Amino acid sequence: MKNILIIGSTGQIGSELTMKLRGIYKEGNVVAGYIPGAEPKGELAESGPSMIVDITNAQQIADAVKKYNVDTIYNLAALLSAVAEAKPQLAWKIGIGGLMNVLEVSRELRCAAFTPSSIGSFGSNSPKDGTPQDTIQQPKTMYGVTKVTGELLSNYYFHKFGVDTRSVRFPGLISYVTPPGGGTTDYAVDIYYYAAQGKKFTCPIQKGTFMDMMYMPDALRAAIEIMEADPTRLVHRNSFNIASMSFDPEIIYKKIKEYVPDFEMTYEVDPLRQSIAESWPNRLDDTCAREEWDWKPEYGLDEMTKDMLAKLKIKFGK
Ligand code: AKB
Repeated sequence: MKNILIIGSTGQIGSELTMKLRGIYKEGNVVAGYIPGAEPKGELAESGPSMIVDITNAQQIADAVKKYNVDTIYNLAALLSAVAEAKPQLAWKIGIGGLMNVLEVSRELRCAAFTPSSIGSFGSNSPKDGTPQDTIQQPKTMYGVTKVTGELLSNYYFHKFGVDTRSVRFPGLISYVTPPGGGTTDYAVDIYYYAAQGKKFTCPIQKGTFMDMMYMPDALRAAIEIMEADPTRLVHRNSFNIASMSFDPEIIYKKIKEYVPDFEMTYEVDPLRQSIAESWPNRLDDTCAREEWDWKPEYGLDEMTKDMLAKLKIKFGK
């Protein structure tokens, strides 16, 4: 990887991944692709090139690849699960129409392509605990449907055309930098924002609902390491289970209380998010990622909680 295009560079993952890649590949170009209305700002705008790249416009993707001699595309454009349920047609247009554009440009202009999948690619009839790498994937949400389709399509482009497609199934991602929007796992980000500001939190997910979660530094490392992995070791490609921690609302609440003793939480369950959460695994088995490209998480719940609260307290001047 030398010249990289990030599609969706101002989103939750993109804003941090772009900066991290710019720090690593200093000699190359890391191009921040964005859509009008979501322009890069501050450090993201100043530290490297940026260009309008709407994933639904194949020509704009091709123009960026040609202009910057791009060899790797990070496709981070997507609607998160709860929003995708409210706008299923748009979720398909971006998730699958957009992915087809990325794959076609990658085929024609010989790029590698990373397109994240998710724990949302599994459904109620997938094994819940220790969900294997290769198992039943029959999600009932549009988000899940686009994720499974994306995995299959990316594998197809690898086998049929030799496009170097790779990806991981992200758990809920937790970060203090750019807030997520419209995810089922977002409560686990919001809870820290409330705790750090001394506010009471109302949790939209029922106690006892376990989901895989990951601190953003581990997620960014996974996205980079899978694209750097030795291809001769990869038995799988799209997409690898990765995992670092699994908890329910009570566990994260109690962990935060260790550092913010007067923090309070009550429940007001959101039926849509709750039904999505219940259809997702409790905990993935990431053995294949560990064996095929040495994946290993660095942050557990305690390390993440300390770091999140410290960073957010600085952010909010507390
Ligand atoms: C969501 O909740 O939609 C995402 C995901 C787990 O894919 N964070």
